[in-house]
Amino acid sequence: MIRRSVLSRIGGLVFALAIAAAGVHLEAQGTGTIKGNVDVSGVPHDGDAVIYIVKAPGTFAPQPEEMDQHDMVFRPHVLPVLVGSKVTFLNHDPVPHNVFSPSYEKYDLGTWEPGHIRTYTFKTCQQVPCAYTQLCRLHENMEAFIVVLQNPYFSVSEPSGDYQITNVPPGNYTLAIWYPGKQKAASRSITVKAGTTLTENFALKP
Ligand SMILES: [Cu+2]
Repeated sequence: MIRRSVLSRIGGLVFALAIAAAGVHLEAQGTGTIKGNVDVSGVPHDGDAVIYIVKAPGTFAPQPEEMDQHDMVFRPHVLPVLVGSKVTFLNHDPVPHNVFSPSYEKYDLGTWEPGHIRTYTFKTCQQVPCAYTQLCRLHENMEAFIVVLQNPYFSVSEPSGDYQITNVPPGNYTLAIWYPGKQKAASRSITVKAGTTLTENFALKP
């Protein structure tokens, strides 16, 4: 009898969890998805394009982000962040690295040994996108980009060119694209509806 009661409670718990999961799912149904493909002319892959909503209503909490230096390259090559976010710069190589940026207010985080970190907070972006070039004084081939944006509705294209932005609140927006090379594409007006997926493809040309 006691065992049966415990089983019944476990059953109730599983049921409650199922309801909770369904609740989360219903919440996500109040939003829309933007997806598509980016084609960049003249390059071997279509990755590293940042597709983003220029401005969304409300304020958004900055998120901590990381940029690593490993195998003598910055990882990721392109890192979009929300304005106000603190980026931690890591070093997983057996040699020292440096980080500096000649963009906007400019900064130089110095040179540091493997296993140590430096941080920088991107507070000052007035007009998105603010693209900060990241360079290393010790290795002139190293280059990366931190792209400061107003809201979290952004995505970086995969090498295939595919991208997806999920959980976008319904509304009318400007969808734009930033790329580290000279190739560009015009921004466009979009309408996101709850429970639907919008397909927006971009062809980037010099
Ligand atoms: Cu370096």
